[in-house]
Amino acid sequence: MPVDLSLYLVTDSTPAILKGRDLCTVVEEALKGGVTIVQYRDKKSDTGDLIDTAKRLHEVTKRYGVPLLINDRVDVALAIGAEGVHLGQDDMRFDIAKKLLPKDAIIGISTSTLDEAQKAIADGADYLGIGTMFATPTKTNTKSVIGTAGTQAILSAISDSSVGTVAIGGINHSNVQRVLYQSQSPKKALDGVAIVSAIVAADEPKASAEQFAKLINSPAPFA
Ligand code: TZP
Ligand code: MG
Repeated sequence: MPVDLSLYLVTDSTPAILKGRDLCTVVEEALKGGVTIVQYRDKKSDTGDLIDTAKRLHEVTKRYGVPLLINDRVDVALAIGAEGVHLGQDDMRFDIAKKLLPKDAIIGISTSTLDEAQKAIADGADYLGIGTMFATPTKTNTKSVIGTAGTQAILSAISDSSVGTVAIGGINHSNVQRVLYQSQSPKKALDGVAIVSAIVAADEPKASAEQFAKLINSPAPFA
């Protein structure tokens, strides 16, 4: 089943971003606004809380027919029957995750270099999270900021592959069309953008997602 990566929501439960709101409510608003895939990313909660929240999120995403992926934690994904996982370079090895998860599970891999992208493709990743696109306060321990030029270089070098691709890091309403336009190579473009704060921290997550969906689906005002 092809996955729609076009408006990829990554959650964040830190107070500065969630601002005391209920994560499931914020995610549901974002789904109403047109988010196509959700990743539950929570670096702080213990395993019990992760499973409880993931379960509640899954009830919501299922109602919208949108896949839920779990960041870092294959065990949590298995525990709640999530549609897949998103793994970084220091998380569980791809081949082990593949063995543990159901055959049709979605596995995405964070990549910031061509080597990492090529390895993830050779492993059989469903999609690559490419970044960091722009420096962002949401994640300050990022290895490298690669911008649209770095992303374009990766896309160009992997253009023979049908792997999915999403850019992440500092993407907002003002730069999303430029990100999509400037990152594309002649034979391969991004399939989507992954957003944290511009949706989760927005006063109106639904309106923010709607605005992203509109910008993504309208031709870039460049050329
Ligand atoms: N990986 C690279 S940047 C980032 C992650 C998880 C955070 C992106 O957050 P934002 O708020 O969309 O800049
Ligand atoms: Mg990780």
